Amino acid sequence: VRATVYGYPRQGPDRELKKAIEGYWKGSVTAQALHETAAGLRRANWRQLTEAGLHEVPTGDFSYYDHVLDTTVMVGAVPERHREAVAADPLAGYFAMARGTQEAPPLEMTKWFDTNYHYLVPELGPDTVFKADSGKQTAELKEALALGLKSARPVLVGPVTYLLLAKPAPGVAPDFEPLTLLERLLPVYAEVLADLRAAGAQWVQLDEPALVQDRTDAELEAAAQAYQALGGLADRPRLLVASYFDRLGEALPVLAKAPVEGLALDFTGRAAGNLDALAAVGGLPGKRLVAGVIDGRNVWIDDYERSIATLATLLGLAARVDVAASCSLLHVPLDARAERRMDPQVARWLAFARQKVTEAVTLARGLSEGTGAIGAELAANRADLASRAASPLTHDKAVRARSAAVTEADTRRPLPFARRTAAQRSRLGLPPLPTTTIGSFPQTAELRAARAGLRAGRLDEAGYEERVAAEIREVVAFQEEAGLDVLVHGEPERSDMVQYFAEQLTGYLATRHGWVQSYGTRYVRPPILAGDVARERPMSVRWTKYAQSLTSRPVKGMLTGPVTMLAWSFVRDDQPVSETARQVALALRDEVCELEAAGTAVIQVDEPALRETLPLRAADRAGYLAWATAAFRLTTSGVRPDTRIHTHMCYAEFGDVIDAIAELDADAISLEAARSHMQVADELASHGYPREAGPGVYDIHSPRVPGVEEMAALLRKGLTAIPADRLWVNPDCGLKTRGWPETRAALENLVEAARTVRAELPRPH
Ligand code: THG
Ligand code: ZN
Repeated sequence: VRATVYGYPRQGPDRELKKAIEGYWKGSVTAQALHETAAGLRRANWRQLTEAGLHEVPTGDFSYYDHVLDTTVMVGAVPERHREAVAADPLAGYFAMARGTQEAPPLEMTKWFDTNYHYLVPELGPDTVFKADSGKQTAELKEALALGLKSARPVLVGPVTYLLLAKPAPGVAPDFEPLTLLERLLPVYAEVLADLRAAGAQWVQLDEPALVQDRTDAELEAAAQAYQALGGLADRPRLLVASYFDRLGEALPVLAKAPVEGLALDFTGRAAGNLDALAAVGGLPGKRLVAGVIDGRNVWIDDYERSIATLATLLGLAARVDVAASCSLLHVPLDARAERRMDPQVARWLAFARQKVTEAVTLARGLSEGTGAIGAELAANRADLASRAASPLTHDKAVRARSAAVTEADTRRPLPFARRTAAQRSRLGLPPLPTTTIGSFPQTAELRAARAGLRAGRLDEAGYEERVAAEIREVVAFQEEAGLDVLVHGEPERSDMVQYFAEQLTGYLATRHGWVQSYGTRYVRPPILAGDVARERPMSVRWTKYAQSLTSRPVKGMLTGPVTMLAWSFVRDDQPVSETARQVALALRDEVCELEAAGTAVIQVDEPALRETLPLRAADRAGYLAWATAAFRLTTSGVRPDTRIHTHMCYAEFGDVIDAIAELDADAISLEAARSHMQVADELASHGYPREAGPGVYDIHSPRVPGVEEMAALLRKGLTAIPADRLWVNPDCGLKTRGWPETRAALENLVEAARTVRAELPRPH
């Protein structure tokens, strides 16, 4: 029994990779220097892995931007519009595909399964010609072999997953199925495998996480064919087909029968069903099983005794069993030991990437040498788990009692929408097609400087607060001048909203170095939900009240909803997420009620992450949506009928959750829609969405200022789906990444567009 991992964080302990790449983009770092930094980081990672006792290290998992984009290069599927740039300068062309240029837009970006990592979507069509380019894979393998790492194992995105993640290229029929290209793609994989064998690979890992999703018979048949073909090659390394993020289900017998030498399976969380399923297919006789027993996407230490029990069962089910984390360690921060300011007792509950490697090595040793060989580690593990279970942080009696007392009635507003809406209308007297924004306004250089100054001690709390107050005055004054109907305070006091609220709630831990790649060179530092959650004092009331004191128009209160507060954090694994969601919801509910008591007539509770946390398998979705929508309603249902609850979602793909959106029972929702031309309005209407809605008319992802007539046209289109008394006029999303000049111009145009279309409405009788 040995330990391995499928991938490791790429950024380096101080995000050296981010700095080098962004320096290269600015011209202050040469390509040569960037390559050297990257090679140094790979070496340091491999050294860290081998010193921890790992025998078989991954290679090729490193990336300058994204491993799916690397696969696109490997199979020669560079989109037509980028081909010239890639041929002229592969590195510059690579970044052009990722980020776009004046001439050529980038590849689309979307979420990697249900994680917070984004990949670049391959664009394929019937005319796509694949061509093998194994350069990056063989070069990184050779680097590892040169360091004496004889068991280095290249990791590739598998051919089935690659095609299932792709979409039709621009100009290709939208119903084109990339999977139909499989036969053309397999010879390219065959060539790469031969190259890797020639370079010295004994094993190659092919990642097929797409096979843990619900798949059609035709897709399963394609997977069977793919591995029949690759397995049948004469000139190839041994093949390890890896799955993670969920159970394999119907794909398990397919892969178990395939002529490959090994399978890697996830045995954590929802994937735990793999254990019984594996026994049911008679195990993997003659094959190697890599058992992902350590949770690769959360930050808690493993429960050694439980893992050893699982591994002991698995030993009887395969010819050889190895231990691993359930997925690439890309999704967790690098090193818990870097958190020197954290309470040392609490820090012992945490395992980031580096600690997870040690855990895998320890488990492997316990399995092969007997648990006596890891007696000290087992005792320490038991003690750490016990200290966490017994900690006052994880058990707040008052929080638990309140959560246990929640009833169905607490999650329902006393009056239905039809009766609330009359009270809300008479309270605010808004015009038809009311105008508003999503919440944030441009974060100016002065504001960022003030925040940095506060952190560094150059600016005191009072000086910082005066800066925030000045920003709010400016934002409110601008909105009045522009003529917006429902104002916001602009959120100058928040950098990242999840971090902002997490810092103020008990039960949440913050990290100083816990960066996780979100996309490209962009990282987040997710807070850790460690204990029972309570709100000790108001979090947002003060600045909302201040903004309201400056104007007679209504100012919206702005909060982040419970589902997003969980989705963009690491959640506790010692109770159901539904329970954690309920605790967060209760804390937020108090904030909502306090905003209302302070005179706030409109309170927006954003849930941008509702869609992305949707379970990968349809069978698990109803359960998730039930607790998720209940948590939102628990947050928002404590207010009077004449107080408006609004919500907001971004990321366009609502199709799967459109019924759940109605279940939120918000009075109004704003949605990203500008880029899909009000298709969202039609979608809502065809589902009979019974509330007010504001499909965005201004795409805030671009510095471009939309004209009055352009937005008016979108509104007229929206009116064909949603009646005038229920249609809001707003941008797609918050404005914090925009500059002031374009924001000013775009919002003035937006108000003018609303006025234009209002004037066209039939007069009420
Ligand atoms: N907040 C949190 N999680 C998120 C988002 C968010 N996950 C999904 C999505 N939004 C990710 N989008 C981004 C956008 C920008 C950045 C990161 C993720 C970003 N990061 C800075 C960087 O890497 O330079 C660091 C930011 C910081 O200092 O905290 O720009 O909105 N929680
Ligand atoms: Zn948004």
